[in-house]
Amino acid sequence: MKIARAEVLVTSPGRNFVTLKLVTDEGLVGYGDGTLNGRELAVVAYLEQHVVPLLIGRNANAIEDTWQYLYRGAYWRRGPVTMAAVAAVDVALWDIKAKAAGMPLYELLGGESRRGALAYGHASGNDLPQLFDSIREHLDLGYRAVRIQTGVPGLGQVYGVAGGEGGERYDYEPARRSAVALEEVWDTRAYLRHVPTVFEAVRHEFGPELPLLHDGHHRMTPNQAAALGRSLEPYDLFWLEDCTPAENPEALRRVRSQTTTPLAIGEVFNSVFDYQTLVTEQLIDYVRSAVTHTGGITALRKIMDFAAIYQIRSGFHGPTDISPVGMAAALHLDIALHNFGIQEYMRHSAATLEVFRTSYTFVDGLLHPGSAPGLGVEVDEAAAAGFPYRPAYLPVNRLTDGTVHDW
Ligand code: EZ4
Ligand code: CO
Repeated sequence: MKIARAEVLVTSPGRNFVTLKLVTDEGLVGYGDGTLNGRELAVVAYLEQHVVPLLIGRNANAIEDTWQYLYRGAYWRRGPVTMAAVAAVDVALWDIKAKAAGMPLYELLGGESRRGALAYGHASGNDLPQLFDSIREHLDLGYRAVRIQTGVPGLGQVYGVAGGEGGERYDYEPARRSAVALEEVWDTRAYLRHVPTVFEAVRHEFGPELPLLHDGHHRMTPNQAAALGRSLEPYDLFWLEDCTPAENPEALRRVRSQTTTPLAIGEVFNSVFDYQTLVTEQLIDYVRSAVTHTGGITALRKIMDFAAIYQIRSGFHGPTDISPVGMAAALHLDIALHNFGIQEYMRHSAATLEVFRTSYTFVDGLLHPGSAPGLGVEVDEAAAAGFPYRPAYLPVNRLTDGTVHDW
């Protein structure tokens, strides 16, 4: 079976998505997600200009060989644009292989290791009453684990907290529509003073059982992260995510030696090499990578098998800026992996789900990819065409003195 056609679909039902569609000479169709929030068109160019011409006529069954061909053959390895493009091809080929086998993809990855994947949602609020309402909404939806983000006294709108401006409400991780990125003001000391009081209040209100997570968005120094990890120990977090900037794995040594709060990192990683120090020195507890940003199922499976030797589990990135195709790919891996930990699940908008028809389910806090052959996602191209690309960017953080900051 050969790859006969390849097409890059760009659509923006609420937010921008890049989808690769592969069609074989036997008429099988596979989809892969190549969405890179705020840099979508770079992946489109990489695919259209440099990858699609290499794919036509290739053996559609040879997934590992195609992965190595695109990764090693390019000479320029790794990087988010390259690896999102490789991921799109890889996932589309797995979709095709599973459809050819007439099985849901997880069967080809070893079959079900569990009944469903424990999901966590994003509760947030500018103050405690808003946050408590948001937690209750998530519990009512069936979530059994929640991420907690709040506003910080003295600061305005902060990233990770649902909010609104000029009457227009936006979601937790906004990527707001505009030609240039909007800016937010950040103050790490104010944040560090505030966060432990929030977790104390949440534990007091909701009790000791509910798994609670928190995302630090790479904003702390190793010392600040160590101090936060320690101060959160009484509240028994499921994890503290992205406490320090992810480029420097050695920073986690300092944090790790000072606190037992579990650590998760990796949503901006794109290769197993990013995890080498973190895994072999057991500096983290959870791998935050996404199938879409790490070179696909082929690559993330290898990262997780490597991590398993060190008792490290998965906690894959699942924001709404990864398309339902990327979400489904993660779910097939979640169900099959032995060292699954938790899956982030923010729920796509109605407009997104009109374009991407999914067969995954969310019941009693557990996600399941469903039993349709392949990934179980179909793309309605007519609906997709009704939502043309519009630029949208994540906010940029500045400190109170105007310096551009990590986030
Ligand atoms: O900032 O997906 O844990 N989740 C997150 C997300 C990311 C966005 C970036 O595109 O941190 O909200
Ligand atoms: Co995050």
